[in-house]
Amino acid sequence: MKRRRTTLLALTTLLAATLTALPAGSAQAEEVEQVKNGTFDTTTAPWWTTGNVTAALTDGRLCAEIPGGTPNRWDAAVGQNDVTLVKGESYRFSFSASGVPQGKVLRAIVGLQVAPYDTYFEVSPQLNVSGDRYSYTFTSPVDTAQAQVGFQVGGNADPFTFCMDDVSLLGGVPPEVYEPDTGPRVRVNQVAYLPAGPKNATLVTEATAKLPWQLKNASGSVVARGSTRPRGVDASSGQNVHSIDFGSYRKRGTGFTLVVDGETSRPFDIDPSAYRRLRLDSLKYYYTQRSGIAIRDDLRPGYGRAAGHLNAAPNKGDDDVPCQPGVCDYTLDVTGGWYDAGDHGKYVVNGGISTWEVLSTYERSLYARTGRTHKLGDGSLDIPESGNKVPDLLDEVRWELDFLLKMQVPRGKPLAGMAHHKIHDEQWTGLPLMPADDPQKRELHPPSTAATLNLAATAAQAARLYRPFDRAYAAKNLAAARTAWEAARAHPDMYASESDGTGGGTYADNNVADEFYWAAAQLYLTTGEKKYADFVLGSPVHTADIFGPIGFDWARTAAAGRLDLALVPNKLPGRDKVRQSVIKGADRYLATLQDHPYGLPYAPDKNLYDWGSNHQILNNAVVIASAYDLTGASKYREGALQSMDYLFGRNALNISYVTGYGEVNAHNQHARWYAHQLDPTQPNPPAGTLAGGANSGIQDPFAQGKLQGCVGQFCYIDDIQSWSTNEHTINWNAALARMASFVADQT
Ligand code: 9MR
Repeated sequence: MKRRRTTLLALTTLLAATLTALPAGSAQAEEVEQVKNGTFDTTTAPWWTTGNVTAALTDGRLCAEIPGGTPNRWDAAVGQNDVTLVKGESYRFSFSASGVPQGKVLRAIVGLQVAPYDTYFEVSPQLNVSGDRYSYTFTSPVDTAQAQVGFQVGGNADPFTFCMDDVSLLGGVPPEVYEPDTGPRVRVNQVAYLPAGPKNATLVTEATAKLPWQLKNASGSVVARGSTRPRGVDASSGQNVHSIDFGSYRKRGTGFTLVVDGETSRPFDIDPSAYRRLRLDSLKYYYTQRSGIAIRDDLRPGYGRAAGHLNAAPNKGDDDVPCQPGVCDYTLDVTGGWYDAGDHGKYVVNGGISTWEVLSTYERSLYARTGRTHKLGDGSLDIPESGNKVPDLLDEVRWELDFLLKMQVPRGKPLAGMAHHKIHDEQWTGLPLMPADDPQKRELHPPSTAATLNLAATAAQAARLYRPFDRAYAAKNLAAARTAWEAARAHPDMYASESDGTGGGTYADNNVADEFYWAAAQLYLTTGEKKYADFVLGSPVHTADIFGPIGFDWARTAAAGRLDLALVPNKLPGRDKVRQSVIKGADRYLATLQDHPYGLPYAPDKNLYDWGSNHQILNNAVVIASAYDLTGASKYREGALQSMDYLFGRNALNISYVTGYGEVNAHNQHARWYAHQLDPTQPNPPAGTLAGGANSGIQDPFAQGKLQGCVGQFCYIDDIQSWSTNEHTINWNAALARMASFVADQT
C-alpha cells in the first residue's frame, strides 16, 4: 500500500512530542528505514518465502497461502534478509497483518538470518480477519549486516491466508516510554498476613509529613487506624515513600483494605490458609515440569500433555543421547528429570541446587521446632506416586534425582564418575512449543566439576533422606555421590564453557570452591566420615562470610552446605561457630529489611537487581528463617514473614509475583508449554509459579524495548517475551516452596 501522508504526519507529531520530552543534549540518531519494499506497491521482491508458501501481490499487499499442520512457527515463513542493525540503536518495527480465518498466530521476528538464528526481537500476535497495525520498539543488542525480518506463520493446525503490508523497521527512533499500570499507591501483601504476624505496607506519595491510615474490613468498617512513617526516597524504586505498620491488628478475615492519602489498597486477607495452599502449589509445580512422562489431566486439570523427549516423532528422545561432536563416543539414556524452566533443557548445575532446596524443605520439617513432616507426606501433592506410602515430596524429587544419576559418566569411559554438565537442544527453539513437539537434536555437553559436585551433594543428601523408605535407593545414591566426589577431586577444574550457550543456557561457573564445600558437607552429614569433615574444616569457604547481598543460588552454593551443617544434627567440631555464622548472616539481612521502606531483605550493590531477584530475596529470607529455627527468637520469625510481602505485592509495581496469588499477579511467564499469551489453547503457568522478577540487566530485547533505564524494582514486565525478567524455573520455585512451607508452619 502506498504510504499515506496522514500516517507520516501523525508519526511526525508523535515524534515531536517524544522529542520534547527528551532531556536536553541527548543525541538523536537519524531515522532510517531498514526494510526494502515494505509497501508492496508493484512487487513482492526482495521478500522470500519458505518452499511451502506462495506469496503474491493482492491489492497492494503481500498475501500468502499458508499450509496447516506444520509443527513449528518457522516451518512456514515470509522474510527479508541482509538487514543492517546497529548495536544499542533503537528501532521501531511495525507492520499491518491479517489472517483468514480468524485467530491464527503470527510470530514476527527481527533476528539473525544464519545459525544460531538468535532473535533480537519477537512478538506473537493473534491475527484478525480485518487486519491490525502492530508497532513495537526494541534496541538492537548487536551490530550485524545479516539480520532478518521474518514473519513466521507455521505451527497453525489448519491452512489460512496471511496478508501483510507497510512493513517498516525504522532505525534511530527514540525508545518508547513504557508506563506500567501500578494501581493504587498503597502497596500491601495482596495475598495474606498471618493473624499473629507482622503487617506492613508501603505508601507511594509526594507527602513528606506523616499521614493517617485506616484499616477497613470487608464491609468497609474501620477496624484500626494509625499514622504512616515517612521514609524519604527509596533507592530501589526512586519513589518517595512512607511505611505503615498495622501489626497490632490480629483478627482473622478476608477482604481487608488499607486506606491512606485518598487511596485504597488492593484487598488482602489476614489468614494463614493461603500459605498452606502455597506450600503445596509451589511443590506441585514440579510435576508439570517433568520430562519423559505424560502429565495426567486428572491430576492437573488443564495441564495434561504428552510425554516429552521419549523418541516419539518429532522428538529425538532423551533415551539415546549423543554428546556434542568430539565430546564423547557413547550415548546415554538421560530420560526423566524436570525441564529447567520455560525451555526444554535439563541441567545438572541448577538441577542440583533445586533438588537440594526442595529436599531441604522436607529436611527442615524433620528438625525445625515448627516443622510438620506430615504436611509434605504421601498424598499431599496429587502426583502419580501418591498412595505409595512415601512422602510425595520425596517421590517428586526422585524424578529429578534419577535423571541426575543418569548424567554420570559410566564406569570404563573417559572421565568416569564425572557428571555431564547439561543436555539440551542443538538450537534454541521458538515459543510456544510443547515438549513432545520439539524436533531438535538433543546433545550431552562435556562433564564439568561443578555438575559433578552438584551430583555428589544432592545424591549424598538423598542417601540420608530416602533411607527410611528405600534402603537400596539410598545406598545407590551414596555410592554415586562418593564416586562423583572422587572424580571431582581428580578433575577439580573442568569448567563449563561460557560460550556454550546455543540451544540452552550455559550455567557456567569458574569458581567451584563453594561446590566442593557443599558436596563435602553433604557427604559428611550423611556418613559422619572424617575425610569429609576434614575437607569441610580445611576449606576457606567454611569460615568465609558467605551471606552477602545476593545470597545463594545455582552458582553460589556455599550456603547449601553451611545452612545444613547448622540445621541438620551432626558432630562437626566447632559447630557452634557454624550456627553463629548463620545467625550473623540473618542479622545482616534483618538490618537490610528494617532499613528498607518496602521491607525486603535485599539491597544489592548499586540497586542492580539480579537475574531471578525474587528467589534471591526468598533465599535471604531462608537465612533469616533458619536463624529462627536455630534460636527461636521472634525477630527472625517476623523478618522471615515480612520478607514475603514484597513478593505478594508490597512493591513498586504493585504486583504479586506468584501466579494465582493476589488480585494482580504475574501469569505470563516465559514458557514454551504454559504459553497462553501466545496460544489461547494453552494454560498459563500453574498457580504457585514464581516469576523471576526485577532484573536490572534486562537482557532480552522485549524488556529492553520497554524498560530501558529502569530503576531496581521497576525492571520487570509480565510478558512472555521477557525471558530475562519473567521466566519461571525449578530453582526459583524451590526457594518459594521452602519459604511457603516455613510460613505455613508458623500458624
Ligand atoms: O538463572 C540463570 C541466571 O542466573 C543466569 O544469569 C542466566 C544467563 O546465563 O541464565 C539463567 O538461567 C536460565 C538457563 O540458562 C536456561 N533455562 C532458563 C534459565 C532462567 O532464565
